[in-house]
Amino acid sequence: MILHDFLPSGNGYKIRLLCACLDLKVTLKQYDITKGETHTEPFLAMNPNGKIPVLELDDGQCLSESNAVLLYLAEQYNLAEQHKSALLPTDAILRTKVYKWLFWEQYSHEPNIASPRFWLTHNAMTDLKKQMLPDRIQQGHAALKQMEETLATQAFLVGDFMTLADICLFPYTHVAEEGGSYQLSEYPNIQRWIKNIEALDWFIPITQA
Ligand SMILES: N[C@@H](CCC(=O)N[C@@H](CS)C(=O)NCC(=O)O)C(=O)O
Repeated sequence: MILHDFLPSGNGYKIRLLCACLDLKVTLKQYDITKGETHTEPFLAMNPNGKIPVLELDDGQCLSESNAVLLYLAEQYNLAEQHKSALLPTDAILRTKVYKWLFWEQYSHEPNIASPRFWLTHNAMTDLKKQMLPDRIQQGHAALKQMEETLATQAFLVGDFMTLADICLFPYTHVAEEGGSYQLSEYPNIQRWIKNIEALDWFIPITQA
């Protein structure tokens, strides 16, 4: 499989992290999204939305949308002996809780935490984005508060075992401070959760291919 990606991207890192967890080997092909490299004809043929990450399967089929790709990989490989069902539980309620965090991430977390980070770290701030920023930051704090409260009574987002929800939420949460407006020290339960994930033996940092 080939992962079409941009290393600083949390969306791409979700997939790299899951592949590390499942011990899946993927070839990384990198694009500089700041130079429009995902808007070329060949790239748009893989993902008409012009965005990484894209997972190209061995038969040439291309899958996009990071959380959909997480679900695909978990469906395909999660049942490998050493990872029995935990990442995507078979129980309908637990599985729905995983889905809940994945959908929530795209609507309530990523636009408020990942986007300001990108604007700031990639010199992409405009007057319009500056106007949007206070509202985004307020909503980002609300999102972090929800995670903080959930993690007050359990080790991981769905319960006391790690699921796809944690793999999905870890990437942009652990670099939230790079957006300039979040202090993770205000969220001690999130900090503990981050440390627990970083301590896992298969863990790889965002900078690692
Ligand atoms: N909802 C998509 C978002 C993907 C996305 O925003 N990708 C960004 C990098 S993190 C990108 O490729 N941007 C390039 C562009 O829009 O031109 C996902 O989860 O995969």
